[in-house]
Amino acid sequence: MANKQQSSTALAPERAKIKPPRLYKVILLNDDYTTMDFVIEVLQRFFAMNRERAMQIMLKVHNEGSAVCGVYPLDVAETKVAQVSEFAKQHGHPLRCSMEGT
Ligand code: TYC
Repeated sequence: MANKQQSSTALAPERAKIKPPRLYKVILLNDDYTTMDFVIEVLQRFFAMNRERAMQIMLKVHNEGSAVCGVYPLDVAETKVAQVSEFAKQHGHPLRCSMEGT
């Protein structure tokens, strides 16, 4: 005969509760002072883009005012925003990076 633990259904409802994490868009904003080369460097360094993709996204920000650089769970998105903002500040650029829910 099965013991109490084996015959328990306690694990089933726990499994059903698991939901995928909420995702957040990390967004780069245009300005008139940050150099195009610096933005390309940021996109390659923090968003793992190759040079060609980084150029495309940089030009999208430049022409349209903003663009999504990536979509991540909350903690990762917050870290990206903090890293980009700190890196830009260290290099004397006013580049702004923000996030919003998907
Ligand atoms: N508009 C900037 C320039 O003409 C380039 C730029 C692109 C700045 C993207 C910020 O997120 C940005 N030098």
